[in-house]
Amino acid sequence: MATTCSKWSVLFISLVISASLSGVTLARAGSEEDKGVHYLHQGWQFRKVGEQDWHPATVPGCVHTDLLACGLIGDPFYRDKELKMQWIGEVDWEYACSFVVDSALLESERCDLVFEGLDTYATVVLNGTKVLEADNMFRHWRVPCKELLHEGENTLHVRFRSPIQEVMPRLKAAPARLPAANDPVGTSPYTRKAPYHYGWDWGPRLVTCGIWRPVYLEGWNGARIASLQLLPHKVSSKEAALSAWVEVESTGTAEATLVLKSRDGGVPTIQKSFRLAQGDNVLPVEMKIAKPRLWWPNGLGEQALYTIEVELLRDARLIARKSCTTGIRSLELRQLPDQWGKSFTFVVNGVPVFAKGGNWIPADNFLNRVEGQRYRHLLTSCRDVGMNMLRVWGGGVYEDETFYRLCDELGLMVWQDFMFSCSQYPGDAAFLENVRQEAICQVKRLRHHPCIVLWCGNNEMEWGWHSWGWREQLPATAWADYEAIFHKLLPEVCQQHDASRPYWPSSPSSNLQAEPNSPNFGDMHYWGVWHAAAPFEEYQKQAPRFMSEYGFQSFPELRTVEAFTLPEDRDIASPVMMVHQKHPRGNQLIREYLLRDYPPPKHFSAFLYVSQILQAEGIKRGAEHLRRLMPRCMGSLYWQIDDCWPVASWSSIDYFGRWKALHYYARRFYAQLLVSPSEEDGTLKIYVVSDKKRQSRATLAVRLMDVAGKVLFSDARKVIAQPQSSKVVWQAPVSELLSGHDPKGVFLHCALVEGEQPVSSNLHFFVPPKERKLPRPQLSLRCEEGDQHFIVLVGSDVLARHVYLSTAEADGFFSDNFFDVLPGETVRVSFTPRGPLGLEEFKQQLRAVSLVDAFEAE
Ligand code: BMA
Repeated sequence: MATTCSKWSVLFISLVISASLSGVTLARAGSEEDKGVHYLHQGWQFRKVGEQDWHPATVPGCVHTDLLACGLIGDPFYRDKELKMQWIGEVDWEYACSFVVDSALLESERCDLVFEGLDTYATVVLNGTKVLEADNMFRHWRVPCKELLHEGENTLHVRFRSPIQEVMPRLKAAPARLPAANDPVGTSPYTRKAPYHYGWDWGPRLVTCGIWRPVYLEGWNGARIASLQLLPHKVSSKEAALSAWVEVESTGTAEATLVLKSRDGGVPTIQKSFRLAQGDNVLPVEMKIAKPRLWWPNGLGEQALYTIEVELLRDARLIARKSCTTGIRSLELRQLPDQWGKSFTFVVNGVPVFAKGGNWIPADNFLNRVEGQRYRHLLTSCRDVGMNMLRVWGGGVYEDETFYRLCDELGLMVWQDFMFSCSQYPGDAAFLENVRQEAICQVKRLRHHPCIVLWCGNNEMEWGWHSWGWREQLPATAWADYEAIFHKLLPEVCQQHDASRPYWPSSPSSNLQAEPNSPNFGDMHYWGVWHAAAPFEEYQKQAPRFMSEYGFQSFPELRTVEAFTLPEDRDIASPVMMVHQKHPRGNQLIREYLLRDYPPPKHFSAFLYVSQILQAEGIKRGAEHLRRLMPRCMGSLYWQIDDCWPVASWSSIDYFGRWKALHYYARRFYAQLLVSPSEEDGTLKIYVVSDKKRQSRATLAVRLMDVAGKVLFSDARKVIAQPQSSKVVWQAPVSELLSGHDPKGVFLHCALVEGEQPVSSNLHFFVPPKERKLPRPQLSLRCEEGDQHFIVLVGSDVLARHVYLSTAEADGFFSDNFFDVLPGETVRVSFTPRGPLGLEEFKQQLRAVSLVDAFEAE
């Protein structure tokens, strides 16, 4: 630092030192477990390499958010600012801090400098000595550094080289360009950094750098517990056997005792002695838990968690402690030959589970902004609509610990990709070794989470090899490079460090038993709808074993668009809106599909609203079909849950956490007990799909109505839904049902009631949306005050479709939205405001529109 800092930073250092004299020194970790840990999160500054002035920086963080916080750039998400900020990723940046080390830390036998995440090409200098060259955003770095530290002021300097410039010479010298579908420059495959930072068809190109995860000094004596692995096996309701492996780094040979205990019931304390060798030791301990409480996916039971504590004693003295929260469940990815090919079914605690959910992308382009509350809101939103699985997609990052902890708590199974997506990667020894270390680091970090049910090699690379011309484009050796990572290295790492979980080479994949997107083997991505402009009806022609991606774009709501636009930008085709539409044919496709089903929306905000209806109705069609196909198909993960900035995209929740129509729809189409009508070869069939573990008894009510509310036909019957089943419970020829009625003016309503509880209802129309005769409804709204929320009772004289409630100013959450109101019936919705709001004010602000309001009156 001394050689690089300006006058400003000298002043800064002395301020830090004087502050430290008055008590501000290294922040120690709070818990007993981490007592040797001293975070280095204070006093950082940064600057562009070659510039004079230093600026205050936030660690963990990234250069874009630091520039923004210092007022040196505007908001990169605002209007078309992204385009003007490309230079940030093309230059080098340096970060520096000084910190005070006290004698206690120096008395430790060992002291390590630990970075849990450096993004990406970083040279680390401690007190003038280079201690680390980092080249992988996904690895942890631990450097023994005691000899370099001294009492009093120390300095740490990290220089980040532009990840784009770093690779340029290699890119220029390469005989063939590695395909990188979403990176216009093409450097990304060479760099172990979040692929989406380079741009994606829903994300900006903002190539970050920085100290993006915690950094600390860790002092320790004798030995430290490096990691703890817990593998539940032989799980039953009577007993669970757990194998624990405790990794211990020791400074020398010594006798040691491990004590494993838990405050949770049924877990006896275990004590075992070992002889430690110098260096790394792996110590096995067997545990048995009587009558374990099992961990279940959402909807199937509780999410019981156990916290296991490990203590390491030397000469009867406690020298290290670590704890680990885990869940007890058995897991199998069942792939058995059957009449359709081979099953692809996740089986948890012996129960086959239909996976319902979506694909997860990082919730921000700047990862340091995604904190506890945002994770909690997004993941709770997934749990609340009945999801039980998310796929952490391979173009993002291995998520933060908070993400997986919440998934454990909420019963969201995680399909975890390794971070490789839509590109071919190099195959040289150095690259492979870097990937190996990354995989070991991440598998060890995450393996105790019961939520994770699969390690998957990559996103869409097997497909790239099969269908995107890679074979013709790439040298003959490239397939061997592919196999080396995805059929050798990664399965080896998984087998060695986490044999409890299945490994799957790619998504989609047939594990090379057939073409990657085969409906008979493995998982499928179906993109005929959207990318190939196929009509939504095509969803019903797909019969995959597990659908891991399918999707359709929509625009976020007006309030979200307002956050990044000026009034003059609010046109779908404006230059600013186009910067926030990353798919090259996105608007064209939305418009094309929209005009197939509806007249042109009458203005901008109506277009936004109808785009959401279009998306929700389309995905509903796909999701219900996949569920009706059970057990042939055992999974529906739509593309995509969330956004990393405000944008037109496939998401069901926008960047600000606002639910789109699709997310409200998901609660209906992912209901545990679903009633789903389907017209098949002239017959209207009503299916009941059950994801429950036990049999359910319910009553099905079927009504044919006209749009004015007249009941033309009705029927009711008792139905028994077997556990995990899909069955037709009612059917009638369409011609008989409709005889004498105008198909354009009638619809079928079916509702399922379990006990007294309405559990699922659905509408079926007999003609496409454009041909339906929908009169203009008179909506009535009644508001009441609840506890910290308002109740809205919505009624209508005639059928009102996709009723959309909003408030003029106040932000908040409607419990339901984009719902249908049957003539003469009332829908009850609650609104929870984000800030103080009185009932009268709420009434004044409340707006309700339905589908017909989106179009000019005829
Ligand atoms: C999928 C994903 C992403 C992409 C999406 C929409 O196949 O894996 O690569 O964003 O399609 O095009």
